[in-house]
Amino acid sequence: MTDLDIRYTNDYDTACRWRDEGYEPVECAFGQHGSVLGRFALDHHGTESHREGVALRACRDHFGALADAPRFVVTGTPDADAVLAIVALSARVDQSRIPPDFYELVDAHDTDPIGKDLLATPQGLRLAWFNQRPGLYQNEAGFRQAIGHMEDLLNGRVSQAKIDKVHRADLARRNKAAEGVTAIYDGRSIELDVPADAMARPVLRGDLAVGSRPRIAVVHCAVWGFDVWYRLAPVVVSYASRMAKVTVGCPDRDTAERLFGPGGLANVWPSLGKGWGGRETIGGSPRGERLNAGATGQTALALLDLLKA
Ligand SMILES: [Mn+2]
Repeated sequence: MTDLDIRYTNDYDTACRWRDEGYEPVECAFGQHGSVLGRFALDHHGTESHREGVALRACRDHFGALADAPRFVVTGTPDADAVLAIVALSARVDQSRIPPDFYELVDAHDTDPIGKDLLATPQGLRLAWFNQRPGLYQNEAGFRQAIGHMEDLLNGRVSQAKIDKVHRADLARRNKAAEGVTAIYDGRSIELDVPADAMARPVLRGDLAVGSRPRIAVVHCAVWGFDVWYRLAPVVVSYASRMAKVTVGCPDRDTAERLFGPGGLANVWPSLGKGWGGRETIGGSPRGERLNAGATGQTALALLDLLKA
């Protein structure tokens, strides 16, 4: 097997230069600069969102295409999508080790991390094992480590006991996330009870979001839990104590636009104050400014006034 040559950068011009030297960029999106694309156009974020996901195309259409010259330029977090794409393009495992139900799940979870319950299927649990690996840092070593984990997983070198442990750990995270919900408001700012069976409920998106009585959930929580919280309300206001920062989110762009008009949450940032900002579906308080936990309640009430549906 030819040695992998991986180069990591956070700089757009550097990524372009390496691309021109023959390194294939994988998910190399650089904010307002856009994406750096190579021979296989391996990005599907931002301006490239019309394209299919990178692991899906790499596994299905281009397996082994770079096996003789596995040279890649990467940036950001070594997530399952990018890492699986690299493993497939360079044929680091036997093709039979990457069945369609696995790469299709990696793809579905990458584009919509809140809609799929990974604990519900065996392939989902395997992906959850990968996602829970520590050390998936934003640098070359992080990518190399992640590629090693992916190879172990695909080659069946991760025991069932370890996968079961992931199951338990994620159930504990979900419980913690549900316990972190401090209030749920309806459209008239009336506080609703927090249901105990969040994960048994559907994600409140699209028609369900517009028709639901719960409008906004406020959470103070140390763990990531949007997959739980969006089942309780279509708008989530969350407080991160460590950063002293407020985050506002909606489950997807369509839902955000139905609730707040074209542009989704982009409509609300100016009303929340100077420095608030983000994307259509997620954003928050000004970078570098520390807020106290009480700011979440005010933010939720301000958002209730801005709801259009
Ligand atoms: Mn991706």
